[in-house]
Amino acid sequence: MPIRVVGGYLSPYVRKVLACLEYKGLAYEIDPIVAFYGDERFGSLSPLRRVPVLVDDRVTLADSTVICEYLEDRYPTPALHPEDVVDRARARWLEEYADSRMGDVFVWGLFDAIACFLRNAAFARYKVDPLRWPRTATFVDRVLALDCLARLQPYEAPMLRTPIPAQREALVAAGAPVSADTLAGAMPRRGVPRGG
Ligand SMILES: N[C@@H](CCC(=O)N[C@@H](CS)C(=O)NCC(=O)O)C(=O)O
Repeated sequence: MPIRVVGGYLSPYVRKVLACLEYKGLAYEIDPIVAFYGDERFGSLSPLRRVPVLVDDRVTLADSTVICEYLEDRYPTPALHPEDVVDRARARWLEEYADSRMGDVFVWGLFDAIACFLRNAAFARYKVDPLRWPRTATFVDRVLALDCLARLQPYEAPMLRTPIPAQREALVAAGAPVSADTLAGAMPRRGVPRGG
């Protein structure tokens, strides 16, 4: 059974998982749904009705950090994190900062690990100002140019211009590894509210 990722190319959390799979050279297929269109089966795989979800021969997981940690434990080479314990802790902090604070700002405030989120900011025509934040601008450009993220880009931009019902077909035409079946329903439904 191949690894399956449920969730579309425009989600920064899905991008994180896809970059991890690409980095580790693992074959996968994608069911590129928008979370709000997930059907009943989607709700039973992802209780909070969020993407990404990973399904493989052993487990179903519905959180990007947990998924990446699982992939790291099961397929340790090449390693995602630096070897040094302090560097590892700092990498985890950056991931947590991106997932929580940048998620609040970018997902809920602006558009819908740091470079994954700033890629979404680029869709809204935001670019890190290299005069004001030269190190961050260089870092983001360098990370987005990595093979594991650059390989995803041909599938991202077309999604911005394609209505949701036509996205699957457009991705197949673009050569994305789209799964044969889907958890997408015909109508959108409410997600599970955050906080409160
Ligand atoms: N903590 C989750 C967050 C995932 C998340 O918020 N995904 C968004 C897409 S970018 C989603 O599914 N939103 C639908 C909703 O909130 O109902 C993770 O890291 O996977």
